[in-house]
Amino acid sequence: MDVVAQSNSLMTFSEHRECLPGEFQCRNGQCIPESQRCDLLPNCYDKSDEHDCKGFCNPNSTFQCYDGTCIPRYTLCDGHRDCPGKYHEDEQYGCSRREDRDGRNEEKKLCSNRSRKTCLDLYILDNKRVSNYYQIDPDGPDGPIPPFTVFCRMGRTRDEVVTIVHHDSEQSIYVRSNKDGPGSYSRVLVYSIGMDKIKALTNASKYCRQEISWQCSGTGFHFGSGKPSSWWLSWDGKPQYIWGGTKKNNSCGCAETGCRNPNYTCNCDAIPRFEWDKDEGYLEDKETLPVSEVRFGHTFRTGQYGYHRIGPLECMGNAIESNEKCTNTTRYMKCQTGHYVPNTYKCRYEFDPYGYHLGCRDVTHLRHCAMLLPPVRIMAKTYRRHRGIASLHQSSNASASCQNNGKNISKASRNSQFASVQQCVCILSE
Ligand SMILES: [Ca+2]
Ligand SMILES: [Ca+2]
Repeated sequence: MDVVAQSNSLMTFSEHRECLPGEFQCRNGQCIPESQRCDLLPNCYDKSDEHDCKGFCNPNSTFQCYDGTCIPRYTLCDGHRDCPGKYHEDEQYGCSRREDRDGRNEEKKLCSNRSRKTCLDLYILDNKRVSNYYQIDPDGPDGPIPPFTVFCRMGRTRDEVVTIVHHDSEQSIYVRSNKDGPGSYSRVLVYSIGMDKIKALTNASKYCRQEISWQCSGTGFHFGSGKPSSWWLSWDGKPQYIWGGTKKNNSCGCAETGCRNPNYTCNCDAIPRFEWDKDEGYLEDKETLPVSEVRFGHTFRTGQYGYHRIGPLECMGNAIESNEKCTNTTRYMKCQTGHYVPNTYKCRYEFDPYGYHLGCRDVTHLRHCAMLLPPVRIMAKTYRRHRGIASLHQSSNASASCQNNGKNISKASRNSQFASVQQCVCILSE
């Protein structure tokens, strides 16, 4: 005979007897273990074991909030405020969950394996806050460039962290040539590291700059004249007709702010002999940086001379903002709340017996999912035959199929009639 038994229809079956010590008598007369009283899971068919529980929370499986509300014990310290009121006492003490400890350790380990491409990585991943010489590896462990040392200027915020490469010509250098003509003076800059390493750094950085200054008397640039007097050479030796403080070719910074003579694009182009002015500012095109050489012309005749000063190469930011988190890749994922849950919860839509989402309480684990996975396990109920009367018994290790005294049940499906407790309709075959 096939019997269709549904859990909520079973509440009409009940036992009436004296309850033993250690048992609780439901309103319908049924006896259940005292330990099932006020544990948030209905055990009496009439659910009376979960009535009038405020202030009498089951200490084994629940936690009592200040106002007497019972919440499942495992919702302590899960990053979600469950207790009503303003203290959120469920999130206040003893908050050191094993998964969070393990997750944090794993994150730390994965972070330590990641390459430090710039000083910013050292700031973010290693909490380096002291300006000093450090080793970086801008093209990563798989790139051809081995790690090398640079100076890191650590700031108060990540925006202020600067990777610095020095060269041998940063001081103010007097320029006088023993012959006339364009570019007759030359100075080649020697950097503390090779150009291949510097380019690996500029490639790995978001933004690089280098300050360049020409203090001049009677000699300028004349970039737009077709016959420039002075220029600088890019990292790969190409002449550049632009000076610091502007992004416009054939000009100096004063072209943006107002030059000494508005008919010229550089202050030095309009300076008579024996008078002083200067053009200075930052070069900001990381494709042409760093400056490999400077050339100055027309510093031969009386009253024509100058001083050049070229700052170190300064790089900021990371070219590729690393979206790669140090976690989410192995055993744990990190919830928005900062808590860790096993990776198996990712995109899995499943509730626990208390009706709470399994995984992150803030459902981070359900974000950015192409589709949601069904529950791994369906809360199954086992129907036991007990003295001829069916009694509902909650299976302790819920499985996807209902069982009846060893007999397999032909069909198991979920019934969401009660939001808080998952039900299982079993079609029993006898
Ligand atoms: Ca109960
Ligand atoms: Ca909580």
